[in-house]
Amino acid sequence: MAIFPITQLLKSLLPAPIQQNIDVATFFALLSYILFLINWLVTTDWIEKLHLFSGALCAVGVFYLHYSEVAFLAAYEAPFVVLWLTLLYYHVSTWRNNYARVKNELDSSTAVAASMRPFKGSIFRYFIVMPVTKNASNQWNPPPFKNTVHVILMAGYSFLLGLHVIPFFTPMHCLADSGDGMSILQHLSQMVMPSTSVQDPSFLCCRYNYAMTGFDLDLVQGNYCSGRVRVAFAGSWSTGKTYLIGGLLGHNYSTAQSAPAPTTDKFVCVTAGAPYHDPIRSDDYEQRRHCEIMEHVNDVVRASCDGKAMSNVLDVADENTEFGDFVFFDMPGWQSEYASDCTYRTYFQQLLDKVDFTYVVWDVSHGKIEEEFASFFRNKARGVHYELIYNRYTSGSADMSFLNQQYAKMSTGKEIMSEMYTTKVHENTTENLLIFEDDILRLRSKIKSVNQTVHDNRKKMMKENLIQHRDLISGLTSLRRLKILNRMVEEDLNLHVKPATYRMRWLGLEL
Ligand SMILES: Nc1nc2c(ncn2[C@@H]2O[C@H](COP(=O)(O)OP(=O)(O)OP(=O)(O)O)[C@@H](O)[C@H]2O)c(=O)[nH]1
Ligand SMILES: [Mg+2]
Repeated sequence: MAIFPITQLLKSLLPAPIQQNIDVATFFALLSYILFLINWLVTTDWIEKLHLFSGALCAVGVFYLHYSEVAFLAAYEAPFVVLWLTLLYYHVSTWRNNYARVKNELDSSTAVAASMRPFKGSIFRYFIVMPVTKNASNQWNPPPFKNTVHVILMAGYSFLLGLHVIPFFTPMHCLADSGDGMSILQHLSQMVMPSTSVQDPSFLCCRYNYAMTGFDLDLVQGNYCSGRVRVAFAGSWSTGKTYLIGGLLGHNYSTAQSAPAPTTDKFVCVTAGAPYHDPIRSDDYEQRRHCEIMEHVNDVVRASCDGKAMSNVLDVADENTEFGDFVFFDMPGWQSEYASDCTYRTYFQQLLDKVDFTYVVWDVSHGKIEEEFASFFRNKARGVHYELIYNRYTSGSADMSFLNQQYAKMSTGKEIMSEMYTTKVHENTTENLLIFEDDILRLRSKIKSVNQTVHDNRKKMMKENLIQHRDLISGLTSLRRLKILNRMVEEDLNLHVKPATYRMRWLGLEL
């Protein structure tokens, strides 16, 4: 795609008669190239042919194998490395021999040396070889620059070998901000006494983002693999979502309203553990970044809804410290009108896809669940991606079989109707007050334990994305990205294997 405008530009620069007969022009250009090549092959000696071959090989190694055929390169890495090393050795030794002769000659006072005198002490002495021809007055010609080809190819093969070595090192910036506040110096001290602690997820994320560079981040969710646990509260209108968030925080968040009519008309991001209790100020980037997912969702909405964005969004800070590792999303209650409204429908879908966990809140007496809303959950697993909360529950009055039947709309129908991933929150009435408080306490501890599930989920998501994109990696650093990707898939993101903590300890050496 990127090359296309360049070829267009070049074409437009050509004179009109050539533009009109581009096929004929291409034919003659190719023909003269072939004739030139044949002439070159016939007139040059074998050494020069070898140099051309070596140059072509080096270019193929860098621009073809490393750039776009990295899977093939990785499969046959050893023979390729041996080939690069052999050719590097050949060029280094030839260059050294040539230079040694030039140096000896420059130090002597022969007739050949006289022709080379201008190069004494100059940087060009590294690029010349001894002259072998004389001019008409029987003096030695100036020395030819034939050692240059070796200098170029030495640089080329060293670069190529560097591309094979660099995959063993973690990108520096991942060491610098591994999230735990460790500086490079602290990592150095870790070299001496490696810790056995579980790897910081943001270290994983940094490497994940590195491996996924260049892919559409909205699709691979690069930004969402780190940061706080994001929990959404969704459901039909007036089921008690805002009310429950208030129960969890111990108070209503700023701007929350609980009323019988649909009240939350906005998508509200509530970030706990903040130093104040208000909508987040526009210059408070520290709090703002916890809610950045809202903007990412809106980017997708803009792209899918003719540039229209969801304007009903709000970021709120809350002083509750108990949920300082969490961000809650209070969603507007789903109403059937939303199904035909692109911005609402897309925002719902995207936010539910991007958060780590969703609590679907049902008012047991309200009960019914809309078909469109249910469809957001069909590709998700209960207990893994979402759970149900039966709100305003009073024993005896709730028709569980009806509720389970409603729930069936959300699943593919294959699951067993289990109450395992269902939390009941009793109606907060005077006679139920103690039970209600107990329910809220249970819900609190349940949400806190979601943490582990979420980190496992994030690992699974990362692994899936990495595997899906493995064959699409391209670019000069693709071997490094591929190898980091493979290590993550085979080890770091494997839920059943202890993470390899010895890594990254030697200034980012990954072995
Ligand atoms: N008494 C009592 N009232 C509740 C309970 N749960 C929710 N309510 C009430 O139900 C009404 C709706 O609750 P909200 O929290 O606003 O519901 P919501 O799901 O946020 O509603 P929308 O944002 O409009 O979709 C409010 O008047 C709450 O006070 C409960 O357990 N006990
Ligand atoms: Mg609400």
